Amino acid sequence: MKNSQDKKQKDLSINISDSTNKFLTTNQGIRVNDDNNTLKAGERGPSLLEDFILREKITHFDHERIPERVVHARGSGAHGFFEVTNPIPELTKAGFLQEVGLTTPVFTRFSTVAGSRGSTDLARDVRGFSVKFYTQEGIYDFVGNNIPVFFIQDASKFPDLVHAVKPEQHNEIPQASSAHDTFWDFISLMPESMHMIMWLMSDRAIPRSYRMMEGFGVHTFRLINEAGESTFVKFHWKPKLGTHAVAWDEAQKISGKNPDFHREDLYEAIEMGNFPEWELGVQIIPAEDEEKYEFDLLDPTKIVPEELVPVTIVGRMVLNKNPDNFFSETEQIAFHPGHVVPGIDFSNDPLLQGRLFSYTDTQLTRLGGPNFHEIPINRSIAPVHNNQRDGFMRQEINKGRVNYHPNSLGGGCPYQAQISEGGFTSFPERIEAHKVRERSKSFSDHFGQAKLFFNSQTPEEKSHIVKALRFELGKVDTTAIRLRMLGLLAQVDTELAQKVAIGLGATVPTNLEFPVNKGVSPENEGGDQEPKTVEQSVSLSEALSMINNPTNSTTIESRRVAILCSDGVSEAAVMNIKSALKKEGAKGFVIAPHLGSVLTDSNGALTADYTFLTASSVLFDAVYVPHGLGLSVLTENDDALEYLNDAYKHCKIIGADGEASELFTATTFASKVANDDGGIIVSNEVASEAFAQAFITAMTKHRFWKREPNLYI
Ligand code: HDD
Repeated sequence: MKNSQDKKQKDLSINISDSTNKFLTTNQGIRVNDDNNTLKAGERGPSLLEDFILREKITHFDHERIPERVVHARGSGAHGFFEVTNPIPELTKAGFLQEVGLTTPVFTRFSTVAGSRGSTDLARDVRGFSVKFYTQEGIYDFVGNNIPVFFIQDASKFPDLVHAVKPEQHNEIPQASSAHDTFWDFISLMPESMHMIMWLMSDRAIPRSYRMMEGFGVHTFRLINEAGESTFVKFHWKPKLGTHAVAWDEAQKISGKNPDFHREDLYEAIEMGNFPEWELGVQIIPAEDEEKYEFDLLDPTKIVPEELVPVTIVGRMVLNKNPDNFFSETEQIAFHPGHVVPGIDFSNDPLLQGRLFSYTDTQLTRLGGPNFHEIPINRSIAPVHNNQRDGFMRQEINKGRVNYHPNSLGGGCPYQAQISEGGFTSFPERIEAHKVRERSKSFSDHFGQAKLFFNSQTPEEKSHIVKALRFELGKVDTTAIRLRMLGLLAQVDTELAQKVAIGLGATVPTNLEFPVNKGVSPENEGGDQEPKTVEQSVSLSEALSMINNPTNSTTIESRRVAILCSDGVSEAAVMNIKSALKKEGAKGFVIAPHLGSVLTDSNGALTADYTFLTASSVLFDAVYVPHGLGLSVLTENDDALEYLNDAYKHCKIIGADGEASELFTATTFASKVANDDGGIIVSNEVASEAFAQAFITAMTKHRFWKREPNLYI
């Protein structure tokens, strides 16, 4: 197979419009002579209905909005390519996974789930991770999340989950937040959500960047090889930049300072040539191992621990081009887990099975009809021929008389493909069963893997989970809901429940009932469907911790450093750190009292990138105070001082050289500088290489969480 990396861009190019040096026209191509005044009966008279230019312009504007996605409304995307590094033809016949070096164009969209289109990027939420592969055999959509499990086991609960987490129906409050009564009411009655809740309350739900998140297919899928044999598979995306988070207080402040933080981060990284990259990995589970584990492979609230089945890397994805138009591309792209190519198939996971219905259905409302596959961003680069016809906004002009199959008048065309010609066939799994509305008993362990996740966290990460739960449940008004949640948390870890209870001023209840499970399976009331904890064969998995994650990267590529400057600042010091950062692919920004020039100690001038007011510490990874920054700048300017105080609070790297470290006396952490565990770098020497190196080494650690009061030591 040939590389098709550029094929999608060529395909899109026929729809790209560039107005440079062109006349302004109506949609009918009539050149417009005056775009500023309506046609009137006299210059002070009423407008005339005849004004087709005005009517067309206003009518189009009136219809510019389409319904936002019912979930995952807020998102950002980019073009790129997927390249095979380790082909797996023995496992799958999917063409795009066959040869080393084979590339396939992709468009990837990241999203939050609960918020509206205009909501903040930094909400505590799951992040969507969707990749459209424009393969030569048709579209393959990977529609996953940055968390490998889900809240619920059955698709029929999805509308309930989403109603509960979205703003409450009576007052449409709160926006993009799960910290409210209806969400926790639902969760407290759904013990199956406890594993997911552990992830959602962890720092995974507040990523530093879309570029620093893992992606997971969540469900078990099937791979099918040329011989028709099937293996089970779990998909993983591993980010080259490592998996990193911000602090919760920081996330909330970013939401105010720059709600587009993740969108801008992705856009700018690509514009600057720092192309984000992920490796695609697979966990392969042979068909005969389907029932080997203490969890059910079909249960989407379970992972397959990497200690049981390692992740094998098969390829890499690079995002290297921003969309030309957000609406046309990022907004109109339509993903569907049911878009698969020969070689990939579904499992019977009841959540996946429901999804297979939902995604086309939702596009009918969102994109207005059944021809959404013709929108340029959704168009396959593999030829499309069938007998589907008509519908709103049909683009294709189908020739000939024949629009049915079988036919003789059209010579039988388009004809069906044999399997050997790439025709898709479903895996012929043998099923012999009664038609029942039941949950499998193998799905009843709701706490075993929640425990595994919690126990795999470092003390700092556990502490963050406790604080997140204190925050979320602290925003719940109904006492009974808080108590039910404490009861459920106690099933995961008693100490966790007790520590959360302290924050709520409550006591952990002991008499826990699980009403919803009785409702779900009436025949099993009180019986073997009761939620339980199953002993896990793996008791600790480092892959579940962000801090201990064995694949974590120490690069500081594309990280941002705030350099606090004022007139008289040492030019040598600023240039020293800037060039050291540049060598590592990171960037230093001059932050000053005003825009324009900052005069340096050597009579030079630095151009301010931002002022103390227009940016903020929370928008950077580290703060550097060069020699020559006047103390008065900090004492007289709260915004400037906040850079240091917030950087300390959010466990970031702080550096100062020459006399600059004296400025710490003005900060809230003055008394703690001497005891810091490596995140505060000071040097008496100005502009020293050793200082710059130490600063960069500290940045590779991302954050110094040990600075925070820790509830687990
Ligand atoms: Fe979903 C969008 C991921 C369960 C119904 N989902 C959507 C998107 C992602 C996911 C990433 C955004 C796609 C984009 O960028 O356009 N959804 C998941 C994952 C799930 C999941 C990982 C569980 C493992 N979803 C799920 C269920 C249902 C849906 C159980 C319904 C039964 N999801 C939808 C939807 C959306 C959607 C309503 C809204 C917009 C869209 O599809 O195109 O159909």
